[in-house]
Amino acid sequence: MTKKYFIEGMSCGSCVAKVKAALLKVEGVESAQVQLQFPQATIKMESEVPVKKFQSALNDAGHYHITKAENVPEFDNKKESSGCCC
Ligand SMILES: [Cu+2]
Repeated sequence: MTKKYFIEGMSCGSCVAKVKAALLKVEGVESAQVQLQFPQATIKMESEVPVKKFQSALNDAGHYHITKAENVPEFDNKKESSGCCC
């Protein structure tokens, strides 16, 4: 299955690489596509991985927040990222 998630806190290409690497380390994930412009991740996995698992992987990588796409009414673009990796 493939699901979409919103990622908050990314501000450069290096963030994208970190988030992607963190997501790929989560058990059950087959592939992950992460984009910066409209910050989201498309994750392919064997069976649905709880978003909590992704969040804890991202906590290890930096100040990123992941939300399941269907749970987010609108992405808040004005929200400043709390810190960049670089
Ligand atoms: Cu960054």
